[in-house]
Amino acid sequence: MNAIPQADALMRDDATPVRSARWTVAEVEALYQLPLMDLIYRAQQVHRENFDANEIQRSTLLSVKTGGCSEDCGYCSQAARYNTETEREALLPLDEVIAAAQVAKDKGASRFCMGAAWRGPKDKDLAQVGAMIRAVKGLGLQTCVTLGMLKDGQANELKEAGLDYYNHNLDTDASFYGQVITTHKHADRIDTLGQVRAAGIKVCSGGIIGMGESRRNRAALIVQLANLDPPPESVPINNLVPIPGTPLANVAPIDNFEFVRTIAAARITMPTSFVRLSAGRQAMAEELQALCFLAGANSIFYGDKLLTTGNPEADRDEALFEKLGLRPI
Ligand code: SAM
Ligand code: DTB
Ligand code: SF4
Repeated sequence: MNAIPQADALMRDDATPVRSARWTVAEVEALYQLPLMDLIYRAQQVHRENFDANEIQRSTLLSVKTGGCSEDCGYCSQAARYNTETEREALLPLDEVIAAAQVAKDKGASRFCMGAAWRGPKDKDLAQVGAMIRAVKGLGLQTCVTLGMLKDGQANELKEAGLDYYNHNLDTDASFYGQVITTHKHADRIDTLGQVRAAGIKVCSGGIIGMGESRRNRAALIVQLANLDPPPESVPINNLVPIPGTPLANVAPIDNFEFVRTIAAARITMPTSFVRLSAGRQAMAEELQALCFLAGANSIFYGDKLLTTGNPEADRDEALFEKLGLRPI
């Protein structure tokens, strides 16, 4: 088998590791270049050293505020400036959020993630989202929100409401970011992640694959995520869902094996993180999803809708888990 790139562990004087790894783009590109069987084997080894390889975590999404967003993210159905089929909706009332969270819990989700199409929340929005977090947590679910960029003090307010995770994706390599989004910067995303960490909230951050980026861009995204200190606890890897009316509507889909390689690279570089096989599952054959689990994905979005687009029905996922002998956690 080929030599496997391995970032060096940094050691303190007393020989305890400071952190497990600092990856370079060249090292992650070298992972991508391994024969697929070797790459998957390595990813499985890392996976099994850190997790039960037959267990999968499930998060359910709800869009609590849909459409009309000021930003120009080239993939997004919710950007006001693109002519998409997504209809604007105001912030959902609390009782509708609680009802959806209860359904998610009854179907077996362990985490409920509420998304809002904002550049960032206004202080009055945050008070209402805080009430949603308190109520969902009260049902016994882990809570996650994705609200865009945070200003000083907002992460602390979310923490006080009992928030477990904040989702904020780096989305793509810093050097490719400006080709997809111009209304905010990659550095702004890093800044928000810092505020989330400083408030003691767990980080969920990943990206989108298949936006016309190069393999080097994909490797660089993985490096930017893996070298966060500490790396995100949850790493959603989304396959672009092409949205008619957006600038990325007609990008050529990524090769399936390249997507699997990206999952494996995430697993190897972020050994203790949950790697989530995220958007794009509806268009994936069961065999491709199984290959993603073999490459180290151990989490999915669960429920028939993501934010504005479809996701496999919960019953279909249950049947797939049954066939693969996967146990939900
Ligand atoms: N407005 C907030 C933000 O941008 O962080 C939260 C909502 S935004 C829709 C959350 C994430 O959904 C994005 O960062 C992106 O990774 C993902 N996403 C949005 N549209 C997508 C698409 N068409 N295909 C795949 N992932 C998508
Ligand atoms: C993430 O990484 N993917 C989710 C969640 N975090 C917020 C969103 C996927 C959105 C897919 C397109 C849509 O449904 O609008
Ligand atoms: Fe707005 Fe988020 Fe969509 Fe960008 S990804 S347009 S910030 S909702």
